[in-house]
Amino acid sequence: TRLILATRNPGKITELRAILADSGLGHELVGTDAYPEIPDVRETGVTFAENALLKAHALARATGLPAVADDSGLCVDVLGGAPGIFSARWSGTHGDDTANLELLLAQLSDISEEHRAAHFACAAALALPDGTERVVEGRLRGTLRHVPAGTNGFGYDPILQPDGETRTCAQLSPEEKNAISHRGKAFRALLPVVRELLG
Ligand code: ITT
Ligand code: NA
Repeated sequence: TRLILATRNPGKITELRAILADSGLGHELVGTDAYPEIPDVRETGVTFAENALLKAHALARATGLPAVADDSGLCVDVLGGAPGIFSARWSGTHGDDTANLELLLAQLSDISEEHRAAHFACAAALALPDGTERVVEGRLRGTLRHVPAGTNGFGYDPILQPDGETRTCAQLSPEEKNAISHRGKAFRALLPVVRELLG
């Protein structure tokens, strides 16, 4: 049977397929794009967990199939946690990774090394058509570079250097990023729950 990945973000889909590939789940993983007739859910939550649950429930309800969703973003200490849940549309254009990253860099241009701490956060949610829900979170802490580096990954990866790393997330291989990332942690924590509820 199918397990819906309730996302239209191609970077997330690639990572989720890799993270869930070794899970031993017998489910076929399909993205939201397999259901073009289902409208996008409005992300009205005020936390990553609320938005992840909104996305998962919307897809599970509409398809009658179990759905997992990811809501994630970059939280910058000196900005009080912004862009946070607004990370995908920080520049005003949803999903314009380059514009979002450049605006953030401009906002941080006067901020020195020791005040550039930030973390990626990911809420991973599972929803079943009967309304059953679970949600877990993962984080990746690091420091924001002044100049982007690397071409792997997506979003803010070229400016986040994980603690203990000399490279940005965009300079890590996909395997290296998934091993330490907010998304890797969250979905690996969700897996036992998925196995328990889906069998
Ligand atoms: P869906 O709602 O369809 O899943 P989205 O891109 O709108 O796609 P979010 O609302 O969760 O998803 O926004 C996530 C944004 O946070 C994403 O667009 C990136 O800008 C940023 N982000 C999340 N995870 C990231 C990662 O691993 N590396 C870099 N940036 C990331
Ligand atoms: Na969001």
